[in-house]
Amino acid sequence: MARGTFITFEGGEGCGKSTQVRRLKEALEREGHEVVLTREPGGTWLAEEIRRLIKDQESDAPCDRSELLLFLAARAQLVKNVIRPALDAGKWVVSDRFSDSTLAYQGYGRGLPLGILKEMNAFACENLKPDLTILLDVSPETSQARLHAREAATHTVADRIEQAGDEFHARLRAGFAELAKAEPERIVTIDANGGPNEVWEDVWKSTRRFR
Ligand code: T5A
Repeated sequence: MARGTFITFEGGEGCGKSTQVRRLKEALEREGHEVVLTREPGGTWLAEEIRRLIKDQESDAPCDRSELLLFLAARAQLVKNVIRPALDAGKWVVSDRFSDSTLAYQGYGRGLPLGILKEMNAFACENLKPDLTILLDVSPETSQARLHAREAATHTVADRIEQAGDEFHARLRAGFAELAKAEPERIVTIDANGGPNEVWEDVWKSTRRFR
């Protein structure tokens, strides 16, 4: 059986990934594909527990290195238990974030060394790479406006990483752009400042070569 297709979505805070991930799953299923949706960190019992620990606002914040190791532990479990088996069964896997988030957030954002992060990423996911990565790029203004609107609508507050500050978010946006420049075949950058329908048109087009 042919291996399935692995698509990941990346971007900064409030770029609209989760919205587009859901649309992509529905559209692929309408075309008759079997699709497994995953998110990072999460997607297995262990990884969801790690997500809870990372997002916890009450207790001690993890230091940069433990934050990195927690994300990688979650990823290793997700790849082994969910992503690999689905791809081996010929299914599509669409993931809301994957290893590029570690390079952008922990590397460009927190300042941990990129070379080591790349090796650790490869180790954690047994060298698995996405076939296509859709990078949704938004301006800081769009990101802030969407996060504030969501907070007001859901009565929630920004989490620890969302609150990391303008400079952190500028570094991570520039980091994502660097990653896309280095791998233009795999990483497609989409201007995601427009409305959901406008962004969706570009997302759907970018998957054409795999359908
Ligand atoms: N992280 C993750 C690391 O630091 N390292 C890693 O290795 C990994 C894997 C995960 C956090 O962990 C970090 C990154 C993150 O900070 P999370 O809660 O999963 O935490 O956060 P995000 O991945 O950032 O996901 P969000 O759900 O917060 O944001 P999305 O997916 O970008 O956006 P979405 O679709 O939920 O939309 C946000 C809001 O905007 C609206 C939506 O309705 C929603 O209210 N919206 C739009 N509005 C206007 N126009 C559009 N085009 C819109 N699209 C969405």
